[in-house]
Amino acid sequence: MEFSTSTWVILTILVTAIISIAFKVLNDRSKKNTFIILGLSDSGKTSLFIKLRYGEQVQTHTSMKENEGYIKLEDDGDPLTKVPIHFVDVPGHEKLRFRFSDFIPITRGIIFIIDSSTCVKNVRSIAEYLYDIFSNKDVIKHHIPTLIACNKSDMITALPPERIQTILENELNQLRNTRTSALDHQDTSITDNVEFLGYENEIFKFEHLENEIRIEKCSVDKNEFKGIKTWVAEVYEGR
Ligand SMILES: Nc1nc2c(ncn2[C@@H]2O[C@H](COP(=O)(O)OP(=O)(O)OP(=O)(O)O)[C@@H](O)[C@H]2O)c(=O)[nH]1
Ligand SMILES: [Mg+2]
Repeated sequence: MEFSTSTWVILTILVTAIISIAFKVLNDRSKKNTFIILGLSDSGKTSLFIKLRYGEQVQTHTSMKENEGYIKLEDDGDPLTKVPIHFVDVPGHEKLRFRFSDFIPITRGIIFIIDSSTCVKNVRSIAEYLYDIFSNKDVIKHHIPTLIACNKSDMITALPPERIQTILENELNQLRNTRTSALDHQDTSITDNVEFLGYENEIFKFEHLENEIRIEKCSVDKNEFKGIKTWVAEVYEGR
C-alpha cells in the first residue's frame, strides 16, 4: 500500500503530537510525588508525620514551620511502595496554613486531618480550610485526591466519620452560599483562582467534586492509621 505525501505529513504530525502529550503527562506526573498533611492546629499532623517517619511518639508543640522528608511506608515490616514517599506537614496556625498552596504544584495527594472530638466546635474553620483547598484551581485541574482522616477516634467524645461527613457537607454548603454571593460583588482579579464547588442548585456533597474524597477514622495515638498508609500507597502507585 502506497501513502501519498499529505498522508505522511498528517501521520508525522499525529505521531509527534502523541509523543509530546505522553511526555508531558509523564513529566507532570513525576513532578507530583508529594503528599501534604493539612488540617487545623492540634489535629495531629506532626504526630502522624513523626510516627510515619520514626515509628514512635514524641511530645509535639504547635508547629511554626513545615516538616518535610522522605518516608519509607511499611506495614508490619512489609514495604507498601517501591520508593520512599515525600511528605510535607503544613502548620495549621491561621497565619501559616495558606502556605499549603505553594506545595500544590508538587502534590500527588492531600491528607486532611480532623480532630474528631472537637470538630463540631471547629466546624466553621475546618470547612473554610477545606473550601480553600477544594476551590484551588490546581487541585481541581489535577483532580488531586484527598483523604479526610478523622483522628483521635480513641477519645470518648469523638464522632464517627459518617457523622463528620454530614456535618462538613452541610457547613460547606452554607459557606458556598456565603462565598458565592460575596463573589458577585468582587473584582474578577481577586476571584480568578477560586472555583464554584459542586453542582449549582444542589446541596453540596463531597461526591460532587471531581477529585476523589475518602473519609476514614484513625487514631495516631493508638497506632491505628494503617488506612492512611494504604491510601497513600494506592494513590502513589496509581491503583
Ligand atoms: N487522644 C489523641 N491525641 C492525639 C492523637 N493524635 C495526636 N494527638 C495529640 O494532639 C496534640 C496535637 O498534635 P500535633 O500533632 O502537634 O498537632 P498539629 O496538627 O501538628 O498542630 P499544629 O502544628 O499546631 O498545626 C498532641 O498533644 C498529640 O499528642 C490521637 O490519635 N489521639
Ligand atoms: Mg504540627
